Amino acid sequence: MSYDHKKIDAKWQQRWEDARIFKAKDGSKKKKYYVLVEFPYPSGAGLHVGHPRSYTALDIVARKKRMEGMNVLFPMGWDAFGLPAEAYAIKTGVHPSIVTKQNIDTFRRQLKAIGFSFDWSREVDTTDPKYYRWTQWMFNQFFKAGLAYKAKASINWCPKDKIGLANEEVVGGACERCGTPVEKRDKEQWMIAITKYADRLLEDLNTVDYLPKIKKQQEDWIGRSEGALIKFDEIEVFTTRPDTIDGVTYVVLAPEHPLVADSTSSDQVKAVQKYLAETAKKTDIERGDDSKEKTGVFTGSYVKNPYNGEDVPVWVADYVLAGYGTGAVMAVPQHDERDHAFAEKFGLPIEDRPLLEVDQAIKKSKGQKKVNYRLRDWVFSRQRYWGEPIPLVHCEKDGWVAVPDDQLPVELPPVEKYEPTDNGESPLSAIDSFVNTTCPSCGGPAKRETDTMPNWAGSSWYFLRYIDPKNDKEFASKAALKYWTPVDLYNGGMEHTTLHLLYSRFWHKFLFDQGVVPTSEPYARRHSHGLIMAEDGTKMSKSKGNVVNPDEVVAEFGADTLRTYILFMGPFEEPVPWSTNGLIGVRRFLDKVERLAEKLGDESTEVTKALHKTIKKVSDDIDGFRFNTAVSELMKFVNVAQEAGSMSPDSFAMFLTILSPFAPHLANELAERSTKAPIGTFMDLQPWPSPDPKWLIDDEITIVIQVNGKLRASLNVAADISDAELIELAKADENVQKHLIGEVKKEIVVKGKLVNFVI
Ligand code: ANZ
Repeated sequence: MSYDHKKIDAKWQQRWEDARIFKAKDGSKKKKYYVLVEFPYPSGAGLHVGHPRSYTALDIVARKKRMEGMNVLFPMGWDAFGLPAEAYAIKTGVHPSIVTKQNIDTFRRQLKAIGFSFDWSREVDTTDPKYYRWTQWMFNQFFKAGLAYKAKASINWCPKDKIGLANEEVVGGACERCGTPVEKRDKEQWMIAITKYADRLLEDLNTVDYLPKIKKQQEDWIGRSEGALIKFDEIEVFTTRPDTIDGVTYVVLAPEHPLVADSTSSDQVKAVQKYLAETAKKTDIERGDDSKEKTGVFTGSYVKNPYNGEDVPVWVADYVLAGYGTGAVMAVPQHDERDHAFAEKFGLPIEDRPLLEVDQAIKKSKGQKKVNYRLRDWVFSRQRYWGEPIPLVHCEKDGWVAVPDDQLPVELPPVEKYEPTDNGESPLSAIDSFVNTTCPSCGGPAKRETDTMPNWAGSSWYFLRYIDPKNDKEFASKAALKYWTPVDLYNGGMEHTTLHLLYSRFWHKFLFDQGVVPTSEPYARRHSHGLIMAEDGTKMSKSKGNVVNPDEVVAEFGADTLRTYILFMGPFEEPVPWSTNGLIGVRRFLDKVERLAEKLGDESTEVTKALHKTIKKVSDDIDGFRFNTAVSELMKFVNVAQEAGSMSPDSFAMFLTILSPFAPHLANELAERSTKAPIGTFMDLQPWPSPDPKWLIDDEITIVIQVNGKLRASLNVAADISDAELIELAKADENVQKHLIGEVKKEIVVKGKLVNFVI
């Protein structure tokens, strides 16, 4: 290794910090570009190499846009409420805010060591009362608009963490955090009516530029189905196939359906009860697993098919879910696979009836059209300490009342114990001085809500706070919002597509309806990165000891090597294994660049051409998120220049400009050394070069020669060759001659591509 990365990294990081060159300007007349990466949870483990994958990619975009003359906002902050800090507090008694602060300091130091061009003056921390004051304010807007409501919900309950989990926090029937099998529990919870926005969340996907797979996941999660509600006597079913109603041979109730008891005949009571006890132990995920054998029990009763008047038996089976549709289905074994499997197993009839005309079938069955969604309302309560207190009080007389704006934030009080209480309530419920308050409406005695918000609250709007982070009158000023929104480019993990991304789109749409943000979509473009795996292709995990620590890579190879390697390692969207050899290869490339700086002088046309082509390719690749091929173009160019033996100082400076987003420390250093730029000149602020078109034209091109459409030869010819000359050359080719037997009927020339002889 030749260059002293430790010295160079530190030198330029200090210069950037002193000159504040990455500060986004408010009130600028320039065109803005807002680049956003998902802010991290500052865990005790520190930064993981997965984090810089997203950050480096968007740092490159941010740097390029800045060099293209835009006013770029590229901020960073901390999504700092969450269980690990709380778990640590439970174990040690140390307040989560203390641990959080230490972790944030570590993350900040680590990020700075990689040389990201964040505007550090806009840092936000979701656990700062000055921040969560606005999260609470926004919750109150939901509440005042009737979108936050308290309801008894059957929630996923983790018996170990004593916490209610949202559906998306249950993985394979177990708690996402601790792996304990999740139970069902009925609990009063604050809910937010995201389902009211289902249609708009779906339709407005047409107005944004997201990767197709991201749109698809959101569509599936929202799960809009058009169908009908049809009554079989008392039992109402939701079906997407009313046209199959003539072939219904039985009806199924979910085990939790309220009509199960009434439908059960006395001789079937025992069997039904036994079945209900068995299914209560299963999770929705197990129940929805179509690969498992179907189970069910006959209730002993029958209902009438409203279309054809036939009596059909009523069964209870757990492949029907209580929380979807009406919790009851009409079963058509002829057309539905699950119904078919069930009918075969229990010897129920399978009728072969023709399909009906949909509208007629609904009409004759006295049904009604209905649109159904898979999306559920958002369970917004957590019975935990380390979250934003829900800013409501309950008064005997006035019911639930929002804490007035001028009394926000409702700050987290100090507690002695951080665990939920034995009956699963938040530890805040044990603090009398917190709980007992007065009603803002009538002044009488009232009690505070002790539930806190889920992690997803603070992250639903953080990008708005970056816009105006110090404002204490509003979450952000109107002018600043107007200038900076929407986010132009947002990158984050695929695992956040259905949670954070959907929640924040919903949250933003609500704020738009309230007239407090100017756009109805928060993010114009959304991209996603693949995971970085361990060398052996498995997931990096602390327990396996295969986690790569960015600090060590930076110390040994330098920040530029880490940055460039992380993008070179593979297509950005795909998972890729870490490779130390790959890392070393990238460092060698940077060393070569340094050696080039020693050989400036004359330049061959070949080098000039290669440079302009590289500029073009790298520009296009950055815009198209093909960072890996951008790096390989830079590498190819360096090889060409090295073989040529020298290049001109101007060309080298140009090369450094396009290298600088990837390897900003080295690029700045070499520019200073080789071009003798005065101190205070930054590569990072040089205009992004455009390739000179005259150098992009190839002198030689390859032309394919066909006979009757079959490839017979390919020729390297001058780019400006005439058609006649080309045909002559083609005919002279030995292999072509062999096949040119008989009369040539037609000679087809496609400029720059091919010649076809038709015989
Ligand atoms: C009769 C039928 C015939 C159906 C057929 C499908 C095919 P999506 O598209 O996902 O909305 N269904 C309704 N509620 C259900 C529940 N709670 N649990 C499990 N299955 C349920 O699916 C709607 C279809 O899924 C409905 O249409 C219903 O079966 C079933 F050839 O009705 B169908």
